[in-house]
Amino acid sequence: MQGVSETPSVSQTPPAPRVGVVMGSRSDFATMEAALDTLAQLGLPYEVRVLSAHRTPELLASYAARAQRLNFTCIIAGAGGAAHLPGMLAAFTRVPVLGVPVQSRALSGQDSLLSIVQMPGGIPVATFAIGPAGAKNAALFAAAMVAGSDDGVRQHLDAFRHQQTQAVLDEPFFEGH
Ligand code: RP5
Repeated sequence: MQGVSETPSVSQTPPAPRVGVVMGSRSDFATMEAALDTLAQLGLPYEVRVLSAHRTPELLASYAARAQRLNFTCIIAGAGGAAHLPGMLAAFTRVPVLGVPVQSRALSGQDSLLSIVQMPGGIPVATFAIGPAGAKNAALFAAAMVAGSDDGVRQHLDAFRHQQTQAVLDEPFFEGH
């Protein structure tokens, strides 16, 4: 139509995921949300799945193969209790697995931590802190893995660090008496 600028119909395909975020149960979401928020902040596209080593073992195996086929940078895997999800994923793929121990009700996540960190030599899983801090750091670690070859992610990561440094520097001093 003349005189009316039409909005171009450009189909916006979302960027392909580069990080897989998986968790053993929906109940892990409150913990793993910290990873999702951080990945979004750092401009690192991700996908999210609930997968269980004991409830959906076949799906776990096919997901691990898919992550390798799609050349994911890493898989961030959170699980609680007898947390074999990260180790089993690592067994099925050479994509680096970053394990996040979810705080369990029974043992406050000590069980999750030891299950994930104590991999026998041969199949590594990088293990982070228990709970949301671990999920957040796993996302930051994923960003650091690609920052050397991705200027956009590097800038986001540098900005994140600068902001948290500045937040401390901006704290007022409280003088004692
Ligand atoms: C693990 O068992 C999950 O990762 C979760 O942390 C824990 C409890 O799962 P739900 O009973 O809440 O589904 O497999």
